[in-house]
Amino acid sequence: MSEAGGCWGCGSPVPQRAPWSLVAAATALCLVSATSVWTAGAAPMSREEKQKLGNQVLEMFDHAYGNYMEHAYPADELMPLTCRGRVRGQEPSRGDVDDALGKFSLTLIDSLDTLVVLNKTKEFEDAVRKVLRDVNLDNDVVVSVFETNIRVLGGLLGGHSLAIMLKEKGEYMQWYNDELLQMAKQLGYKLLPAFNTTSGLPYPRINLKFGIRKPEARTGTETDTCTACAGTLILEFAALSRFTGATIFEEYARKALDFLWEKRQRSSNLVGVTINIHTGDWVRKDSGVGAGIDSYYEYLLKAYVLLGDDSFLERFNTHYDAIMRYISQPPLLLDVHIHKPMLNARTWMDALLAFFPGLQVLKGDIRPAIETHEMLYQVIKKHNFLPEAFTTDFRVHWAQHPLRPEFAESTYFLYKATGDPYYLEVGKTLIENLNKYARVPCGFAAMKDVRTGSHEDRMDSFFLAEMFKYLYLLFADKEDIIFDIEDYIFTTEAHLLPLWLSTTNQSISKKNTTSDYTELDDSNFDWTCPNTQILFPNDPLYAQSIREPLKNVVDKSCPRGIIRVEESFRSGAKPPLRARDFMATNPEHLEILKKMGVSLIHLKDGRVQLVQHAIQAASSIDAEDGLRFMQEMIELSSQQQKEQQLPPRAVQIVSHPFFGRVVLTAGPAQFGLDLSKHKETRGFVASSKPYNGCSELTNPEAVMGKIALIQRGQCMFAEKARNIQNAGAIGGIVIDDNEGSSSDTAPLFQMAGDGKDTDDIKIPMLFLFSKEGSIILDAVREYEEVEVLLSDKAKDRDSEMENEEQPSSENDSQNQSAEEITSSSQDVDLVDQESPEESSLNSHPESLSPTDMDNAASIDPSEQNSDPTENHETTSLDGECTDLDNQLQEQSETEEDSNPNVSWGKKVQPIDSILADWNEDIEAFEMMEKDEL
Ligand code: DMJ
Repeated sequence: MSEAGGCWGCGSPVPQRAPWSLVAAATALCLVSATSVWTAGAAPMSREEKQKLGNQVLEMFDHAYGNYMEHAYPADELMPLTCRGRVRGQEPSRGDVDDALGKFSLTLIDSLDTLVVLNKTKEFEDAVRKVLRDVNLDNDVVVSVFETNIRVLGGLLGGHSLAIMLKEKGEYMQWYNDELLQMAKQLGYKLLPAFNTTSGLPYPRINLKFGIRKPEARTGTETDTCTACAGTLILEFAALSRFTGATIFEEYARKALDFLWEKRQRSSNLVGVTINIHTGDWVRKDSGVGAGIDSYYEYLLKAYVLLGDDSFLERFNTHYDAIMRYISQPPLLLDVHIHKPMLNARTWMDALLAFFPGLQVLKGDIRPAIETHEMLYQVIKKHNFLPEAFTTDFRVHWAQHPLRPEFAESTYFLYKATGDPYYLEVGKTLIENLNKYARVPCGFAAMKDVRTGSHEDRMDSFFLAEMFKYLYLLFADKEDIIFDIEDYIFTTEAHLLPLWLSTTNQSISKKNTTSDYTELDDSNFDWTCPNTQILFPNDPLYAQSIREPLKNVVDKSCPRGIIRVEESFRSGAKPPLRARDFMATNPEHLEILKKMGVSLIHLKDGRVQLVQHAIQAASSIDAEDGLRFMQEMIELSSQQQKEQQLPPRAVQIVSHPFFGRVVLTAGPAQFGLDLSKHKETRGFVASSKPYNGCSELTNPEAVMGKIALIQRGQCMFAEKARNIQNAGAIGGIVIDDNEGSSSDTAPLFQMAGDGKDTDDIKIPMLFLFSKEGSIILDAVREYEEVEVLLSDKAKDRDSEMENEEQPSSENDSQNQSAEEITSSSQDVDLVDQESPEESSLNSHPESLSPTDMDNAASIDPSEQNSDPTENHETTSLDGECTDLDNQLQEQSETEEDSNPNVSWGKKVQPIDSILADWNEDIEAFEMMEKDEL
């Protein structure tokens, strides 16, 4: 491809060895800012507004970093709700997530180069001194090799890169003598024993002090690792080698990459999510661009940019071709099976894939980047943050959000590539949402549940390493940054490595690379690295024109249509029958079922069983529709089961100085006022006496008109509720007596009744684990008057709340309570006769009543023996939803009403919508937690 075609550098088959200037130029070419060529579309943002937003980012960073330094340092992370440091071993284990914590002041190291990007040079100098003085890399602690590499090794190298840049400028860091690099080298040697496998793939964990082998190491028995875990080392390891001249690091990282390349599934050119580090067998054969694989692809392309080695580009392009062929269904990116890449492996996407549009910009494939980014943005607008996982029809699949930076990263790169001010507005929304929903008095707290707005006592180090960097750079002009950012490449943790490394100590490159690369035909480079300088002057509305057809893709989601049904729409045929629309009494539906090879069996117990025989279908397309219908029916049926469970509730502290900013996840009760159906309950808290609430209260005057705090244990939940209600309480919060328990580590449950009629209990009751409960108890100790809001979803913490008159009169509260009591009703069909306080949301499936909806079916998936989905079509999203449209429109309007951006106190989300969203998939949760943070 010729230069005139706008495609040279990072995509075209470049000369054998690209000199660094060419590599840098190529990178710059892909990312060239097109601001100057913008002429229409989203309104341009003034320099003043950009500066204002940049300053806001600086203030937010100060709030996060300042609180970490003040309340957590030298601990690895800040716990922003309890305002203290997270020290491994001192907090209940959160499983694999804790493997990032090595007692090495993780957040400080991860923040080093952010300080320089944000022009906080003085603070950087101080931070480096602290790292050199305080950080110990020799702790007896087992850490993740992947996380330690990207966050700590990357953090030290990023810090070193900018330290030497500053030193050369002559003002700051004049005393610096490569000390960070020496630490990085020490850490590099500590990680090397992990590579002691026959495959060369690293063990997933290592003991910083004892390595792998020694018995004291307590690790080294693992057999599997994730692809990203083994394939995300080359940038840091090669930089370490090139900075120090010690070639071994780059060699090891290359060897691991070579092995993964060898093991790619040869016909699809895809890789699985997890691999056996000894045999090289794929353990999980599903493949996507999110959790478990993401940064493997990222590092292939960036290794080419940083190291100028063509083999990495060839590998990347081969994988990219496969990704675009099988996984990309614009705007979706859906996992498939590596051996059967036409078969989707999931019906949901994870939040980590939000980095992919950014990588596509670096690759130069702008169109799908714009499409996927737009889809993600709409999901964010719906839920304020990107949930950890969401379904193909954009409902929450896993509701957590640990303040991940990937979407901000892609927004930044898309702005650089298009110059479209739309992306500045996107960034502004991200800033607003962070301040509105995640900011707490002591930092920023991860979202435990984007639906309720509740928090988790967690602020991951990547929030400082990445989020603030990308947001600041988005609004910064060249002169706002004290060095040229385009001389550097971002690692996956957004650490900066200088591009000049490509020409330093390069003798080691390619020593271990295999020569077995497939000949690639030119089509592989068709959409490579378009020169934005040529592209955008011709069509300044390019990005907008791509977004336009997608503008309602989430709200008007036509779920089945998204994936591959538009062909039948286009040909004028009716859209296929969807499981949720199916009615066993509708003769037209029965006819469609027959055509799809699906037969209906009426079971003796009144249920209906559906069985599909593809061979009996009228055509292969009908068979395919039938299979999809069955899959939908299985999902629908399991979702209906889950929907009968009660979703979590929120306890929001609304009084000074919290002003609604701290939101605690609470378990509901199977009795009392149902907060999802009624107005929230607001009131000051008071501890009951006796604290366990198991007998008549001796302090009714203290709890009258208030929300009573009661300790769990010694009697039934319902008994406690009756006792506080009799004393005049307007609500109750039961706090777990099991010290240290937390919703971070224990599954939330609903409080069961006592097996008797509980209709007499009219007040709302919520349950808090001990850690969340102690946040309220601590607040009471410190501020005495603590007011909380019990609801199904946190309400806006906007100025309205801060300015709101504190309703201190007990009468007000009582009036509110009276209003609620009159409208209270019981609507819980999960009453359970079990022993007191043992009911678990997940452990009593037997208490679910059999589904009796008109479209419910008992399905035998084992009968699904056909595989007609091989004809995989991709989407064009301008297809209409036809008769579904109105219905979905209605639904989206209802959901709009439920947007928490509506004003304080308004009913925020209908129960149906919450129930539909309450689809947390524990298995997926565990799988993803395991794969990657
Ligand atoms: C970061 O640590 C890195 O970006 C990593 O590659 C993926 N996950 C987190 C942030 O979400």
